[in-house]
Amino acid sequence: MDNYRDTAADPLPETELPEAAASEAPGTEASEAEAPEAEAAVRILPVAELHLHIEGTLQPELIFELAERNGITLPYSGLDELRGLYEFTDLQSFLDLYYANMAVLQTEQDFADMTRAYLARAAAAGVRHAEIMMDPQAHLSRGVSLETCVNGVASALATSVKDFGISTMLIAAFLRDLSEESALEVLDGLLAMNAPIGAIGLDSAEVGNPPSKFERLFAKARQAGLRLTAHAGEEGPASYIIEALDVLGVERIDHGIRCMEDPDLVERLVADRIPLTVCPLSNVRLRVVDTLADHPLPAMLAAGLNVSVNSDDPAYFGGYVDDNFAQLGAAFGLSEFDRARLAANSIHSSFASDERKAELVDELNRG
Ligand code: ES4
Ligand code: ZN
Repeated sequence: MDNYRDTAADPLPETELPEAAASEAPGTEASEAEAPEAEAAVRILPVAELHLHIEGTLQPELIFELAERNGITLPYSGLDELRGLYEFTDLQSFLDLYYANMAVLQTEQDFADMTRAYLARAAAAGVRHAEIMMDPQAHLSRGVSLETCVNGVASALATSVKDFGISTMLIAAFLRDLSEESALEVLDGLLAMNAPIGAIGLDSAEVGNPPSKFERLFAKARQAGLRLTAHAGEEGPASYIIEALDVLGVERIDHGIRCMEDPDLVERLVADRIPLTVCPLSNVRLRVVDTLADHPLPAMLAAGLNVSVNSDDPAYFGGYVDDNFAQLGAAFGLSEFDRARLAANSIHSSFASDERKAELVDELNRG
């Protein structure tokens, strides 16, 4: 399980491998994995978070706080009962709770508070650029307007560089278990209000909802100048990854881990440097893999795939980007070289400007 370090195919940008100098960022608790004895201070690397659902950052405490503020009675007696529900058997069992908890998001302020809480925690995790998905249809269906949800999140993002040192892009994600007509209508609404989005994505229940269902949506978004990404190959088969690339023309694949079942596809993804935004703790919690030790990330690195580490829905899956790195380190003993490669991949795979990417690569190399 160790030889993957030697076989990684693509060159790492001249990254000086950092001395483990910096101390743990403030507010970072030790990971839940058993701490290896004599855990040396591991440098928190500057990274881009590319796969993050803002609604999946609602921590249980904030759910209760917003419920109280909005006069909503939650169907849980308290934090312990809610936390007890975070045992998922598959993607759908998670989505059921994720959508239910959104009931507490009612006002622009709610969306802004949730987003600021994420940014503060992400900054401590080393995130310097964040591409943040939101699910407008999950709010519209509850009677919360596009203006409320988009403007609320966007208001927090508008000051994220000044307040948290994090540059951002907002991604409107579409629910693949709803119709393409619904998605097209919402995209029209976003374009009509000149929403500050830079990309679209595709999420929610994957199996039975192949990328090809959204061919017109992605064509329209491309025409509007938006960048394109889609979840594929999380629970769904490798063929969905091929469809997302060939039918939707996406630039990036969210998850994509099931590509490992198709060697020809792996070869293509390596050759074309297609970014895969991998979310290890998510895959464990949603039982896409049995344990972290079974995760294909080391094999993906060994194959030369352009993978990054992301948190997906950190409030539900046991951790933010730093926790994902820490637990990967505990499971696989990630080398400094691997960690720096993953950080560099995240920066290069982002939709940030070339100038911003150069700044972040500099910060990474500075050590
Ligand atoms: C999601 Cl982990 C995951 N997969 C698909 N859709 C999602 N929405 C929020 N988290
Ligand atoms: Zn996701």
